[in-house]
Amino acid sequence: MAPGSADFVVVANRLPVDQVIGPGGETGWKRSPGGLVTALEPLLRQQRGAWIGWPGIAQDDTAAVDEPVFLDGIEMRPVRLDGTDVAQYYEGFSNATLWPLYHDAIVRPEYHRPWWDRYVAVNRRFAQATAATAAPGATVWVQDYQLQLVPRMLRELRPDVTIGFFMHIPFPPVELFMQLPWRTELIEGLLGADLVGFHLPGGAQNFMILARKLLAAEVSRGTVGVRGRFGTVRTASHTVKVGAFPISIDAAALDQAARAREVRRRARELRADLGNPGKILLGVDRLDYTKGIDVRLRAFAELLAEDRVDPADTVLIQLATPSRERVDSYRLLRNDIERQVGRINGEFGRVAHPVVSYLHRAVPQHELIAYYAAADVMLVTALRDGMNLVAKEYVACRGDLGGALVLSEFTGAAAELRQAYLVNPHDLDDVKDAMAAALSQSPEQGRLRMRALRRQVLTHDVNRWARAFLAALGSVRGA
Ligand code: GDG
Repeated sequence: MAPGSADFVVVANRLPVDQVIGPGGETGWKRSPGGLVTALEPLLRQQRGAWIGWPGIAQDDTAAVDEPVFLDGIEMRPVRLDGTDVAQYYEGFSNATLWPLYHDAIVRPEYHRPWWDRYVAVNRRFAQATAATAAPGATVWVQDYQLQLVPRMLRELRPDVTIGFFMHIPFPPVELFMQLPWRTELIEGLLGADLVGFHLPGGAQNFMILARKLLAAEVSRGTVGVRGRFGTVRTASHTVKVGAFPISIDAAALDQAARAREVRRRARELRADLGNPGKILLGVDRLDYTKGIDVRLRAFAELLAEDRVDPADTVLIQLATPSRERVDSYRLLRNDIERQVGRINGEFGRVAHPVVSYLHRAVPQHELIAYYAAADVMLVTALRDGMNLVAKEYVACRGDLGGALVLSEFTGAAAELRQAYLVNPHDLDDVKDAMAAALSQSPEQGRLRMRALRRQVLTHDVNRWARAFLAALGSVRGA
């Protein structure tokens, strides 16, 4: 296959831009900012970079190749998906098989052969687009669970390129992973990379155990550490480096943004709109069953019922971003959460003063920052989460050293944010006690905790994450 001209290629399910079709059929592009783009944009611009991904709309003719679009000096190469691809590769295999399986099977993973076939076909399309974009000897960085077969497919097409893979979600223990009918193929797919990265050492260990068990691969002994302690898996063709790289956020930018006068004004306004309650609790999540939104609502309802929280002086704001709305389990979840919110407000709210203020929509980022600034207690009660960036964003926005973070032990973030009020989300009494403690902490206690949390978040930002991964990837070349 003829190589392309990009020296650094990022491959992700989604492009960092959305394709929008105008009323006259004309194509336009809308930026969809995220942490990953922010971190990688400078690198992509410096080194003739390209980003390969789905532009977010279903299109019929998947054989057609779109002209690459150049946005701010970065080549955007769309991979087309049709309606069946979206239903089977994306909503099906990625989000109703892999997502629940990798998150402790909170919801029962579904195994359907046509979904798998489509996952293979779409991964091949991504690998081919990458092979046609990467310059000789380029560095390619593949992202996340939707594209686990791409490393191997790409290595077969282009043995000259260096391939990194990063998994943004947890990597499950052997006992769970072994359910997958296509378990061997997925491990082989990942082992096409030169470096495979996870948020936590535990994920890296799970992966290495599976490589040994399923492929009889020779695997290094000892533990994988966060600071430069890598594991290795030897395959017939090459040695794969395995490591832990906890992702983060653009902490300095958020810190700065949260200090703006306009944000502080908006935070005061939000509080006033809620009737100036003494305490505001906040949850910010995609509406996903992994996030434990139901857990915090149940804990809140019990605290209200037991008179440990005053409904006249407390409001819980839940921002729930719509997500995967065509997947059945997500539809059911939405009904459950909304029923719970209705019941709590029916029981404890007053007319025009709900105790739970719930939005099912995305808010603009400057508005989100104002919510973080206004919240006395941030609730992150995920049942399982690869990292959870919301926890880190909240901390970055609290330069005033106010606020408290209640954080599930089952998030990747808990490994770093040790001074949060850590909770086991399966233990409702534990969650309630942590919420009550966070609500009643003294300002001095709060400052001590927040200062320690901020030290960690501000010194471990997303740039550091990207540099660490790419440095490790650079060092395998020619090794
Ligand atoms: C996956 C893994 C891992 C949310 N609502 C709004 C909004 N958001 C933004 C948050 C945050 C992002 O979405 C969510 O990131 P999380 O990390 O919390 O969760 P996932 O989407 O599940 O991400 C996760 C991550 O990948 C990175 O590797 O940490 O474990 O599951 O940035 O701020 N942003 C705006 N309006 C909203 O209403 N503007």
